[in-house]
Amino acid sequence: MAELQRTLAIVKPDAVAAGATGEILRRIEEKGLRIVGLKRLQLSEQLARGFYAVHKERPFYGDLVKFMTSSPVVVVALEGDDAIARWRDLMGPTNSTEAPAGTIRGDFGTDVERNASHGSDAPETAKVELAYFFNATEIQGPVEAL
Ligand code: 3AN
Repeated sequence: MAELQRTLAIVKPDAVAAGATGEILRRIEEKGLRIVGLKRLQLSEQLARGFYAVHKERPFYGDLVKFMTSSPVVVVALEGDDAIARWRDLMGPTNSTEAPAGTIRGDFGTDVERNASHGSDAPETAKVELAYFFNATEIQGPVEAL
C-alpha cells in the first residue's frame, strides 16, 4: 500500500547555475509530487559539512563540500504517496554518467559528484534532512498529520 511521505530534494549548484531549477520543479509537479516548502540559499561550509556528515570519512567529502558551497542551491520539501522512492526514481542513479536520459541526473548532471540533485533515501533521513533546512512554519502541506 502506498505511504504518504515527505522528502527533501536539493537542486544542486550545477543545476541551479545552469538555469535548470524551473524544469526540475516542473518535472516534480508533473509526476504528481507536491511542493510544500521551497527556498534558495547559499550553503555555508558549516551547513554543507553538517548535511553530509555521514560521508565525513569518505575521500570525496572535501570536494563534495566544496561543490555544494560553490554557488546557491534550491532546497525543496516534497509530499506525496511514496514520495521518497518516487523522487529518487525521477533523479536516477547517483552517478550521472550511468543515469539514463529522461532522469534529472541523466539530463542535468555531469558525473558522480556534480549530479544535479539530492533526495533523502529513507523516512528517518527525510525527517532529519527536512528539519535541517526548514522550520515548522516553512512547510505547509494539505496533510496536517505529516
Ligand atoms: P545519493 O545522493 O544518490 O543518495 P550518496 O548518499 O551515496 O548518494 O552520496 C551523496 C553525495 O555524495 C552524492 N549525491 C554525490 O554528490 C557525492 N558522491 C557520492 N559518491 C561519490 C564519489 N564516489 N565521488 C564523488 N562524490 C560522490
